[in-house]
Amino acid sequence: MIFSKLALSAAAAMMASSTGVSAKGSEPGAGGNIRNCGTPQMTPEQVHNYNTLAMQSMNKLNYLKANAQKSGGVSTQKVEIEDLQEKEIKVYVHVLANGTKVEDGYLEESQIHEQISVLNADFASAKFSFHLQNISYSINSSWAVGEDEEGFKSHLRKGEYTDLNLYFPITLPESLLGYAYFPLFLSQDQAFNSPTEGGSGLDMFTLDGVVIRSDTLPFGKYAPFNLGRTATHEVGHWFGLDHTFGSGGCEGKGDMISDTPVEASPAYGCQVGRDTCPNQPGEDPIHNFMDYSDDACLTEFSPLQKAYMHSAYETYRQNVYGIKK
Ligand SMILES: *[C@@H]1O[C@H](CO)[C@@H](O)[C@H](O)[C@H]1NC(C)=O
Ligand SMILES: *[C@@H]1O[C@H](CO)[C@@H](O)[C@H](O)[C@H]1NC(C)=O
Ligand SMILES: *[C@@H]1O[C@H](CO)[C@@H](O)[C@H](O)[C@H]1NC(C)=O
Ligand SMILES: [Ca+2]
Ligand SMILES: [Zn+2]
Repeated sequence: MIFSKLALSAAAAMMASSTGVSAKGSEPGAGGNIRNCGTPQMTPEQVHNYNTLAMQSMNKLNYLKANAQKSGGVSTQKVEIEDLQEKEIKVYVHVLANGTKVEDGYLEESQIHEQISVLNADFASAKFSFHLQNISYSINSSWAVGEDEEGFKSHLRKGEYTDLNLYFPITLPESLLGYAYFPLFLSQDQAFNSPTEGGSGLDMFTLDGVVIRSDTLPFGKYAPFNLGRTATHEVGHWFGLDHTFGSGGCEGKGDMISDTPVEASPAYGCQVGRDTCPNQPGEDPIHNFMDYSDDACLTEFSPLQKAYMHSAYETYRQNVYGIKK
C-alpha cells in the first residue's frame, strides 16, 4: 500500500490485471472501529507461485501424517510441528512520532517489548521467534500519520530480506490498521518500481516490512484491536499468507490453504459458528489470525499455514538472488 502516485504507477505496472490495493470491509465493529488491512492483493503471478508452494507444503504434511499413522503412536499434531525447523527472526522497530511525548506517538520501550512478546506467543506454535535488534525514533509530522512511505522506508529500513522491519506511525491513511508486503523473488521483482515505469526507483527490498498504527499495540487505544494482533496478522502476510476469506467468495481461490475452511467474506467481531459457505466443509475460520475478527477472538494459525510460512520464508527470504543463507 503506497499512498502516492508511485503507488498507482507501480501498481499499474505490476498488477496489470489485478485489482490493486484492497480495502475490504466496512462493517462497523464495536466502538465504531473497524479492522481494515491494506496489504495489496496478490498478483496473478503471486497466486500461481504461492499456490504451488502451498500444494507442496500440503503434500509434505500429508506424507508425514501418513507415515506417523503407519508407525503408530505419534499424534499427527506432533508430527506437523516436529518437522518445522525453528527460525529466529531479527526485528527492527521504527517509531514514527509527532513529538517526544507518549501522546505524540513516542512509544515507551516497554510497550514495544509487549508487542514483541505477543508476536512470540502467537507464532510460538509455528516455531518462529522474534528478536528485537534495535528501536529507532523519528519525529516527523508526515511520517507520524503514515505518509511518505518511500521517505521513511528509504531512511530507516535495516537488515536483510530475512529480517522484519516494523514501522509504528500514530495512524494511517484510509483508516487502515496496517499493511505489509508478501515475499517475492527479489532479483526478478525488484524492478517493478523502476523509474522508467514512473516509480521512484525504490525496490521491493526497501518497501519490504510491516506498517502498523501504534494504537493497535498492546495497551493501545484502538479497542477492540489493541492486543497486538494486528502485528500478528500483518506479519502473517509478510510470511506470505493471504486472508482466510481470500477473494471470490465461496467459489473463489480462497487463501489457497486447504485446512482453513472457505469463507465468503471477512468475519468481524467474534461470530462463533459463522458459516458463510454452508456447502463447503467447516465453519468459517473466525479465530484464524488471517481473518478480520477482534483481537481477543484471533487465536490460531492452521497446521498448513504454519508449514507454508516456513516454506515461503525458505524459498523467498532465505534464498535471495538464488543464494541460500
Ligand atoms: C502533530 O503536531 C502538530 C504540532 O504540534 C499538531 O498541530 C498536529 O495536530 C499533530 N498531529 C498529530 C497527528 O498528532
Ligand atoms: C540503533 O538505532 C539507533 C537509532 O537509529 C542508531 O543510532 C544505532 O546505531 C543503532 N544501533 C545498532 C546496534 O544498530
Ligand atoms: C520528514 O518528512 C518529510 C516529508 O515526507 C521529508 O521530506 C523529510 O525529509 C522528513 N524529515 C526528516 C528529518 O527525515
Ligand atoms: Ca462452511
Ligand atoms: Zn490483512
